[in-house]
Amino acid sequence: MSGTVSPKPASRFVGYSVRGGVAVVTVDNPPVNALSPGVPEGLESALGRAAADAEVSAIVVMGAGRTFIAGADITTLEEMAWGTGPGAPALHDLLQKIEDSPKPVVMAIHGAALGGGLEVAMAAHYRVAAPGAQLGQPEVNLGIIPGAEGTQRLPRLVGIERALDMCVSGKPLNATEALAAGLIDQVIDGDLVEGAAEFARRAARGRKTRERSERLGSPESNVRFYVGARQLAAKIRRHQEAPLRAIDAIEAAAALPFDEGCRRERELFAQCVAGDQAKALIHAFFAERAAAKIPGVEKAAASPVQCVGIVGSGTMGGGIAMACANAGIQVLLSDSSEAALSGGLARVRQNYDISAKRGRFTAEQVEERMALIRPQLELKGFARADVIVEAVFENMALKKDVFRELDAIARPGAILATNTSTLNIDEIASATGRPESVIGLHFFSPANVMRLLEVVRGKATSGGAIAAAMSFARQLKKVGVLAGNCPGFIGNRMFFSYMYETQFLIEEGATPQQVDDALTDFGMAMGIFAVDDMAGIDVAWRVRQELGHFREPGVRKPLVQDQLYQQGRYGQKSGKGWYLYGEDRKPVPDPEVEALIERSAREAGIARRYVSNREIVERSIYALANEGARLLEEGFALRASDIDVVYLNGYGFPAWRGGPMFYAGLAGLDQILSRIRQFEREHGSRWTPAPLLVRLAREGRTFRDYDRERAA
Ligand code: 3H9
Repeated sequence: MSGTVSPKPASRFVGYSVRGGVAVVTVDNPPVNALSPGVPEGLESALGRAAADAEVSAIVVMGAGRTFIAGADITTLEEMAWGTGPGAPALHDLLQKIEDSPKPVVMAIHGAALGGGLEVAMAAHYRVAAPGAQLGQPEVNLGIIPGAEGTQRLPRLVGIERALDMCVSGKPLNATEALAAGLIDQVIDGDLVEGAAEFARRAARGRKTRERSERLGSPESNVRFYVGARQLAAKIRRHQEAPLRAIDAIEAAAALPFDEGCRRERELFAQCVAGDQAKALIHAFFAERAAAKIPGVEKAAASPVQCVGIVGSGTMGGGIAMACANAGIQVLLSDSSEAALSGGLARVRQNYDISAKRGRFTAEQVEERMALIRPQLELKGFARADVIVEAVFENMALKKDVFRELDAIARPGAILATNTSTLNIDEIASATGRPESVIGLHFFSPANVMRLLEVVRGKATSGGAIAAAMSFARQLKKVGVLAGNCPGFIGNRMFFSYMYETQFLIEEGATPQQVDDALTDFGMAMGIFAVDDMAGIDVAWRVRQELGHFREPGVRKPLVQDQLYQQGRYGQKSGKGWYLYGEDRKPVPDPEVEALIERSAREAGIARRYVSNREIVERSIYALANEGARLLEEGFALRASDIDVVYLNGYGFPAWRGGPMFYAGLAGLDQILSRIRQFEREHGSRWTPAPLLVRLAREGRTFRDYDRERAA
């Protein structure tokens, strides 16, 4: 291809070259070509240059590196949310310039065209994309709506129904879907720039998207789409504002002229970005990325895990095997008897079949995954594993036996991981001659679904092992969070305080259902008693024995859970626990349990009283934050935001509240401290406030401030 290349870029962020009469304008703002200050200006000036360039008949806009444009720079949105910066880029002039260009503009999309990236692309006359491209309006994930005319142009291209679905779900379309939906004009196999330039050369000057109205429907025909979208929002984004405001903005697209619709969008965008939900969700976005950064530990060089050995084919072992097979990793799955192993494999097969029935996998994909899982009765074959995960019963003696055996078999440098949820990693590591390679990989059940992976560092665990474990988490598409080695690590250590507090609340007068309803109204994915029944009351009992909870004299011990255990009420698995369960596994309150709670409280001399939902939420959630503050100060979590990531991805804490530590900051640490002091007066020393919480509250700071100061 002949052409001239400009000696100088149009701006620091935008390159300009000409290929056979087509200007190629390249956004170059690594890592994801976000629309940071300077990028829109650079684009505008490159477009102006192309317009004036007599040699140029058409324009292609693309992204350098791994992606097109991943949207507005979220750091600028964060500043806007907190009122500390000028805020989001004003893209209107750029979009108008693209749309009004006298020469056809073709967007050449690879990687991600998300948020503002898609909004820029939709202002062009044409869009072409590489097969792997993703196009979407994921703003709801950040608690906002598209703010650069996306709610007005998207429905003009894909229709009201599809636009609503994209803006409420936040899910992107792949290139094939985008083509079918009318969002792009061609999928280009092979060289994207060449293909896009060729497309541009042949292109007539296209229509302006803002002038299209044929897919906007009529007020009558759209009603059912709005109703459907509100139902979808209630189902998948309960309690969230942004999806509802996105629907309002799309309604405006259908009802108002383009410019008025854009005005309405701007108002709704401004409302959302100033709200607490946007602050929380933007915090969650950056918190997840910060968790991958571990001071003193270099990111592992890319040497993906090829083979994983798993000891134990029970619920956890099987789920971990599925998580690995889903990532294309070969799995050696072992158990102590033929019967246990075939039972474990049958469960894996059954889970895959259920997923296939739900349309998540094809039958062929299920077979590919099953073929990656090789059952073995002996551990000998584990010599070739890069990572070995022990997933046997929560029993220290048993785990040490397994690690002794693994030490004799595993290749040098292999990661020896335990999936314990509570036990001491150092003691487990002491059974081996290589404690530097021993680490905790605490998967959450179901391990093939839950995104969280707690990576637990023992006192001898090497930086290399930590880096490898974090990279393994990424390979499994999970969020790895580093935790220190204390009983329960981050997640369960806090969970104990939370769980026991709710059990005290039912002794004092609430019911399990009232507690669960109050917590789900707060936004938790499940109520605590329903969680306990799902995880197994027998499992919780075993953990209590192993960790010696309530052995100290004078400590208030919950009265009912041991009795449920003794009655064989293990939860869902036995059809009854805190609740009763039928075929549909929906929890049904059980008068027998309520009578047991009342009787136990009376015998213990606890006066039953009215407990408000507000008290339930405060005592549950503040118990989490207080314990979180303790373990942060003790160094078992690197950052408060890591604790939030654990709770958002492993414990169903609502993302739009940002996690327990972020939520505490928004609620006001001084307010929380005064309630905690009151609880201390009423309930004793388990409510002693964490020193860090006291200090921050006194200084008028939050856990977010604390993280920022320590990172600086
Ligand atoms: C928007 O556009 C609003 C509009 O309507 C306009 C309003 C006026 N900004 O995820 P990764 C960083 S809202 C700033 O690990 P991957 C990220 O923090 C925006 N930074 O990579 C990380 O930094 P670090 C709508 C961003 O390959 C690094 O890039 N767009 C942004 O796994 C790598 O990120 C979105 O919501 C950004 N927009 O995934 C898209 N994006 O290395 C959000 C990323 O220091 N982004 N960073 O930790 C994503 O979904 C993924 O990052 C993406 C790449 C799929 C692009």
